Amino acid sequence: MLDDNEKLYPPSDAFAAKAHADRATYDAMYQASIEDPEAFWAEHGKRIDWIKPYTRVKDTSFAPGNVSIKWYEDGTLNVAANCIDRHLETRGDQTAIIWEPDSPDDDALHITYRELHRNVCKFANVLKSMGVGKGDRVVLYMPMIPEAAYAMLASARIGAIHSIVFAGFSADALAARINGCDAKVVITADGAPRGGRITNLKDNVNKALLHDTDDVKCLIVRRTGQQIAFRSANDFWLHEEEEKVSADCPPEEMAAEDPLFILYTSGSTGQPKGVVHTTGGYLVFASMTQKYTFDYHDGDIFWCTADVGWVTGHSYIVYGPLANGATTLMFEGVPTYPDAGRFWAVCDKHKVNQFYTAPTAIRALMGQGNQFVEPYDLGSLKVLGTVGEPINPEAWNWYNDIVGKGRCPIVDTWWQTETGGHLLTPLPGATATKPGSATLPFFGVQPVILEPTTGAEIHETVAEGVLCIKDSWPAQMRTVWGDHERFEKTYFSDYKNYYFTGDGCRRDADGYYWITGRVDDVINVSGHRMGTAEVESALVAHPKVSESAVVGYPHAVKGQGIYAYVTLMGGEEPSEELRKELEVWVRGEIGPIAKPDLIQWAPGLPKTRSGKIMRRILRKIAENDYGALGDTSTLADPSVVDDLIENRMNR
Ligand code: 6R9
Repeated sequence: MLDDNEKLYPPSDAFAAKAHADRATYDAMYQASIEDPEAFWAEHGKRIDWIKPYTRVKDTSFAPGNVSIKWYEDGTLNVAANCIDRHLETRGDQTAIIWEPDSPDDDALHITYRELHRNVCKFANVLKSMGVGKGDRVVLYMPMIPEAAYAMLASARIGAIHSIVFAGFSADALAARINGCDAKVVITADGAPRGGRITNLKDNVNKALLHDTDDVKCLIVRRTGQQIAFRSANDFWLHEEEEKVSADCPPEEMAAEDPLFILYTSGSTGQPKGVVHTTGGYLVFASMTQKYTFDYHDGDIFWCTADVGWVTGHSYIVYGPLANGATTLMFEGVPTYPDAGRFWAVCDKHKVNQFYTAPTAIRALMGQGNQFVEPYDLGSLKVLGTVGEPINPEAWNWYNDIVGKGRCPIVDTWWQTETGGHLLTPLPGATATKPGSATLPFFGVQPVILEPTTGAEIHETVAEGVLCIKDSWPAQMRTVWGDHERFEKTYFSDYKNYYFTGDGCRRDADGYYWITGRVDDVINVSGHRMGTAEVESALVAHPKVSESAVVGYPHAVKGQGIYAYVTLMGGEEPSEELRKELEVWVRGEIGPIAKPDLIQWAPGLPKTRSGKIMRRILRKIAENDYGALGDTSTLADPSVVDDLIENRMNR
């Protein structure tokens, strides 16, 4: 194994000199943030505008049975006012959002802060006219169009709680999330163009709402102009409703701990959970990380390629950048349409300064060859970022050399839906990077590595184990929607008095953190989190399937692929048609991102005598590493393993 220290990429002196934080500043601020979190966050809480200033800063407990997280509790504010209104005087005519459509032949939009204000106020008044008020839930099922940002900010403006469902999820998954938070209104579009193809979003909403007995209303943005099926009196066109409302909508005064949004994410067991983020601490942390991690300066053009359906889109397309008065780019399309040069074409066209994407996209584009990068002028780029999964050094080096031309610091940001913003990340003017390491903690973050079985904290610098966080940070999730017990159980029960991330981690001699991947039954497919249990329950819902076990396996582009072992009902015969049928079935149950890459017919699954599926073994076989199966003596029927090895799909 390479010595980690051999591959240090320090920031240049010139970059460090102009950065918000050089190494000395980072060290001093980090130290201050850990020694006196109250004082540190009291000071940095002022980066956003408060209606009523807070007097209390931090009131948090990870204690078993009493997990409670509150920041800036007695302060009041409005997130939309922070993201829009407060900029009007100084930068009303500055572009807030650059929108780049799916097709490069269509015109991009430049929406100023003043226009954003008007659009969001109108949108907010439409929501009000549909009966939405403070605390009500609104589900968004949207393409990547400016109206998605308007809808988020309009909800925030009137104190409603939004829950965005990724537009790639199926009608069933959408229905579960609409019901899960008891939404009053679903906001969608007629269709979503992506990569030259159109998804009929409204059709999916109609299917999802068939499951519903009450009157969930639907607000529709006209994007494609295609024919759509209206449902009686509960469907409304945004453009028609906007004609009936004023452009004046005063922001609602919200308590710091009022929920801002719910975002469903996969866990290791059962149904996805509704991660709840609140108003004050979230905005402080999202905006502060956007500024420091990307070294964002006034006038820079910032592009995060995520979808607003994921937390990365929430914090780094909308809330973080707009709270900072930034120009944020929103891209409707995909990296490979019309060809694998699209990202670089857009960087060149809009003179992007900070570019933030996922390793899976980098790997896919790397595989297409440098000729897709070379035609474009990428001289505007200053900082490159990655998120979502570990980045392999080969992809890191390609990103660094071919995209960044060796000039741009790379920030490998480790964080989660639950953390609201970056927890481990280099700061581009401060941290010497190492390909594949998320390096060091952000201000106020205290990572620890625990011995997985005993839960003892490993104090030596060099350590390997599970990653936990010792104390709260302002954007920490507050609860699972409607199920605080599940919140405590998932994150605070395996290791008492710590927040458990679910990730394995190694710390090297320089104190740098290296994420080694999930230690639970969550897999990471193209940077998307998926519970293996969700895919399993989709499979067993098929009438011909009796049992299934799903594991991840290494995939060159996706990071991990989905490997499903399927046992059929008695009398059913495996066939290629059935394989296809199951693939289509899972797409329908969850969405295209959950489609198994490999399905192996399993006459039996390896189980302990108590009936527990031994996933360790299934993982090894899926990895084609069946020589290292370890102890199989506790299996009820060891012979099933031989069959699985013989018929393995990944060789
Ligand atoms: C923001 C986001 C969270 C999980 C997380 C970890 C993996 C994210 C990473 C990374 C290695 C990075 N992950 N960033 N692993 N290096 N820089 O992705 O949120 O969808 O909730 O996923 O993704 O396993 O636990 P989310």
